[in-house]
Amino acid sequence: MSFEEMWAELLPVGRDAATGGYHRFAWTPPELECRAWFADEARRRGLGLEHDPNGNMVAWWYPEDGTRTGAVLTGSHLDSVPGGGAFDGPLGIVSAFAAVDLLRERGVRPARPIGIGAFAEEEGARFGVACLGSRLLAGAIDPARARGLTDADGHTFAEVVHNAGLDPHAIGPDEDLLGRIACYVELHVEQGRALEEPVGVASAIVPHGRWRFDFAGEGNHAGTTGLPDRRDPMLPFAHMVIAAREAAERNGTVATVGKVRVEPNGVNAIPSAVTAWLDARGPADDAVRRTVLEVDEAARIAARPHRVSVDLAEESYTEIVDFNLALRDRVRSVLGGVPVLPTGAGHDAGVLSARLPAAMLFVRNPTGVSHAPEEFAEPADRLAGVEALAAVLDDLARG
Ligand code: HGY
Ligand code: MN
Ligand code: MN
Repeated sequence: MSFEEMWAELLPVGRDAATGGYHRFAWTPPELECRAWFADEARRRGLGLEHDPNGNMVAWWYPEDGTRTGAVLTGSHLDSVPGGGAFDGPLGIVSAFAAVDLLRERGVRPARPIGIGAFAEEEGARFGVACLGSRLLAGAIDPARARGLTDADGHTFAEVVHNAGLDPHAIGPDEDLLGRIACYVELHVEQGRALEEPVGVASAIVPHGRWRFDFAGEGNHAGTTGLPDRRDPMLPFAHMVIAAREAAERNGTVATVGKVRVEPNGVNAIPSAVTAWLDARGPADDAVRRTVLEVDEAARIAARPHRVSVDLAEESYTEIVDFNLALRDRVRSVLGGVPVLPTGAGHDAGVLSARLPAAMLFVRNPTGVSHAPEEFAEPADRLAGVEALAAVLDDLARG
């Protein structure tokens, strides 16, 4: 099964025919179909399929002598953001299977296990915490908090993983699996315009986080309620959106309000409550923290005259990730000195780098667009990514 044949198999799964965007939320039918595809590809190659307690999967190519430790793990994620692109996540997984095929065709016999990982809920699109699967694996989130996370329909993570056949009380760090992995190298589509060559290597992931703003007012009739009698949470919310842009400009960061929930969300009803999420990222922790503080302050000032309350909760935060220098330089030397660049996007590699040496390969995206249907990588660059990943795996999996 060639790269393009695998790609063609996955392409239609969870794709919105009208927009071309993907809706592959963790443990929903399209993502379950992607998981089944992953297991089929592993079986097709005689790879050992491992499930950790958190819904993460690893397809293993073991050495002939049965070695199980010192593994080189690659892979990425299968889930998407709402209306996401085809490449964010799946490119790393399809490229990994294609790289294993290439090494086998060349008669390579790895001295170390090579694993292809598929991490659960990397986008946090269903339960709100990004990289939830790798955070649980790495011990970077309290399993009790994870169990209680809920999706838009009120289903808890515990219920959903239970229905998927997992034990919700077994979620959490898998020290045995982590102990068998020597390093992790994730291939990912580049999500900006910085890469002008087919393949690059990541230097860092900038600090980034997600915050939830809850505005509580008083629901009422849109037609019979005079302006002085209103406690409309939509107004301080509107200020918060503008304040986010202005704070980002002041602090040299980026801030996005991309998701909002209005209760009861009726055309002729003054909302009783508005919940909005802020995504803020930037080159330094203090700039990101200042951005959030300034948005919070602006929201509270705007809420006061409308007798609306404002609650702020940090849902996830990731400090700067500087990838392991030795591994980065080794990967770069294998690839012959490709560009090194930071990213503003979070990744499982960033989470795992707290527990083991991790590196990332980026594949050029000529559109520079991501988390949208226009996300793209040219066929020639996809294959350049496979060649690069194969060379890196071959190098790292030697004795
Ligand atoms: O949101 C991110 O940075 C990543 O795509 N999960
Ligand atoms: Mn993403
Ligand atoms: Mn991704």
